[in-house]
Amino acid sequence: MITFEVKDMTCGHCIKAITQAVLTVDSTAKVQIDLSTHRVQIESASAEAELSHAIVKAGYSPIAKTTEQASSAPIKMTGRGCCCH
Ligand SMILES: [Cu+2]
Repeated sequence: MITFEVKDMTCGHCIKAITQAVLTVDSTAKVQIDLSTHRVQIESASAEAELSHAIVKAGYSPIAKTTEQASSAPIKMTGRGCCCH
């Protein structure tokens, strides 16, 4: 289980965009998103970095929660943003 916190995920469209991004990396992935806690849980054989990159490309800033001790600074994204920004 890979968990990301995506603070700039704020609406149903964000959920769809992130889910799509993950499925592009791994079409068999199971994606569970909790909008109230901004948590994205992914069940996938793909690498965390690969999934994170896909979410960044979709315009969001995922913070990996799988390995809490690792440096988990949000990836800065300039230019594109979520539909709500
Ligand atoms: Cu949105």
